[in-house]
Amino acid sequence: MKNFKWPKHSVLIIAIIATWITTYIGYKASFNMKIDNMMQEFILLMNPLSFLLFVYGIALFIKSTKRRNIYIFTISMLTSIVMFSNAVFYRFFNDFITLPLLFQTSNFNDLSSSITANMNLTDIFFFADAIVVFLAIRLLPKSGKETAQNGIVARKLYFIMAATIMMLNLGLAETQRPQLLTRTFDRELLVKNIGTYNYHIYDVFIQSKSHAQRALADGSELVEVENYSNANYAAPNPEMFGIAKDRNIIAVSLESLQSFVINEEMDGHVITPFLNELTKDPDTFYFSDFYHQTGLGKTSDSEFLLETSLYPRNGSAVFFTHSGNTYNSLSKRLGENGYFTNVMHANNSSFWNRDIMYNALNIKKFYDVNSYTINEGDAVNWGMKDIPFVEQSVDLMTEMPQPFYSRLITLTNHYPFVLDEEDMLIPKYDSNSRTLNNYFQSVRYMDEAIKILFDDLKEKGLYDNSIIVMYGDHYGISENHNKAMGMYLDKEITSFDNVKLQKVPLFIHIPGSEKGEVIDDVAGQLDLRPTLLHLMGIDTKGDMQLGADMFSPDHEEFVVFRDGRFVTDKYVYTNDVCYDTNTGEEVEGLECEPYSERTTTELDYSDMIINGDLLRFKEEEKEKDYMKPNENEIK
Ligand code: GP9
Ligand code: MN
Repeated sequence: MKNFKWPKHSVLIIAIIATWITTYIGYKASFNMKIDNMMQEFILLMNPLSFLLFVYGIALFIKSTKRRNIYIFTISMLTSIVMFSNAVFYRFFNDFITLPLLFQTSNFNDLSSSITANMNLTDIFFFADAIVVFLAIRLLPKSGKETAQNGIVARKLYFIMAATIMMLNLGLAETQRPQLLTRTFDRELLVKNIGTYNYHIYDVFIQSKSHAQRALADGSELVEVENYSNANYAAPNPEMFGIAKDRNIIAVSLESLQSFVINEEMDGHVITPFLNELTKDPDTFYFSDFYHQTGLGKTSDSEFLLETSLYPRNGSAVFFTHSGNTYNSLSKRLGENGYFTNVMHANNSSFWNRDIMYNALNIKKFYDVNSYTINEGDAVNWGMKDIPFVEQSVDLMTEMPQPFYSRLITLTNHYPFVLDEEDMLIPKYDSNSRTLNNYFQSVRYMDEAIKILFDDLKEKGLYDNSIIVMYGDHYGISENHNKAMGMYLDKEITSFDNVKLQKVPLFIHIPGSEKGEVIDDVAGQLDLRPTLLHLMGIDTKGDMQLGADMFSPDHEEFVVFRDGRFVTDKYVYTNDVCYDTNTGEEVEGLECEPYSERTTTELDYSDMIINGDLLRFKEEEKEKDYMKPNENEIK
């Protein structure tokens, strides 16, 4: 054993083991991954190893000990940084980092407060492996030389072992989750099965693929997608078509508002008194089974859904990755019909790349932070408070040419839901989740802001000639707070409940219409574009869109989430299980199967349109046809 070659590579071995252990403990401590059985636990345990063996193994090709050690130390630092960043990101987004978001540095300034709020002192642990490696390099005795022949044999064996572990990992993952790499919409599954490091490599691969897709697309893909979209078209309900023709449209994005607070109380306190009244108002259509369909891009994704009736992208914010595309947006159609289209949001225009994306969406004007006066006490949390924001927005509306389409993006009810003392209209909730405790109070504040919005619109004479559309942009309380949510709802939260908790409120308020009602059809944000255009008397037949008019008798009750879960009027599908939507019981048969297939098709088609920038070809066609009368316009 005297001249055994281990000592020569003891730094390498220590590094592999240290990073392996740190990664695994990091997984367990930082990510809330659902492990169903021992095999999944085993896969989780082994998945960092194959990557680490390969990447650290490169050290075996480096002759100089000093350089080799530097290389090993660098890798241990890089893996630590990857894990650390993912952990911090996860606390905020409840998701893993994906490449495009990492390069979106323009976001970092604004995100930094949330990011720093999400760092813990214990995060130093992620660097434990680097510290161990550093100490090993410093303290271990320098080793002797080995023969070249031995080195080559050892290297071969080493890489055969690494490859075997990799194959074993992928094989086991395939048994747990068939088609993992070809069909997945869920980063958690990927990380769980192939590990964070391999996931990032996969992510790079996927992102470059979508870049290549645009270059390769030639428009021939259009026919298939168009056929699908046309088959989905739901002809307008004659009673509703044009009911709000030529009125102003005031759309309000209700930050992080979920439906579970509507018409409910928290410890005897009404949470949304104004919105509750509105659900009963004769001029309001309140959609009680309406779902958000956003992904990582959250608010920006909800904007995208509303404007384009396409799904946002998986694993990245489409506002960043495809802001150069051609879109046939809601704003574009309204603009063509004489509307002054604008967005009002008291934030930097570059945040979420809005300034660029709004051009692509044909939004004429962005009233950003520079359009508002933010006095002392007017800002909290992420920026301007909702009450002064809506007040000043209505003032700005009085100056606009009519009809206008203004989309207001509220902000106060944003994680971590902090308020100034004077804006706390109800007490905090009392649970183990500070987030949920604050949430009710901050929702209550938003409700007040909406009441003021309505009052001001009336006062400024804008109310009667407008319609007001308000929707929750995405969830506010992530699954990380299931325990506290369970306490509030007085039940244990299951994956089935998690789907139902993705409901967000939708109000379509048409002053003077007196047709209002509570509509409990299953619908989603994808349906907003055709619904609104039809209310304005603008038909959407022939538009490439994946949603359908919610007032149409042909509207199908089928909502697909960006991560592949779906809801119909009968079923809920999540985690590969089909549930009865009313009872929450598992459905034994294959009832969900056809919807499952359509889910994949629909998400794929949407990705095809976006990745291939296919709408540019439709525009070209239109230009060629410009002499012919346009059938899509209102007669
Ligand atoms: C900020 C607002 C919030 O401008 O869009 O974004 P979110 O974090 O909810 O996606
Ligand atoms: Mn939001």
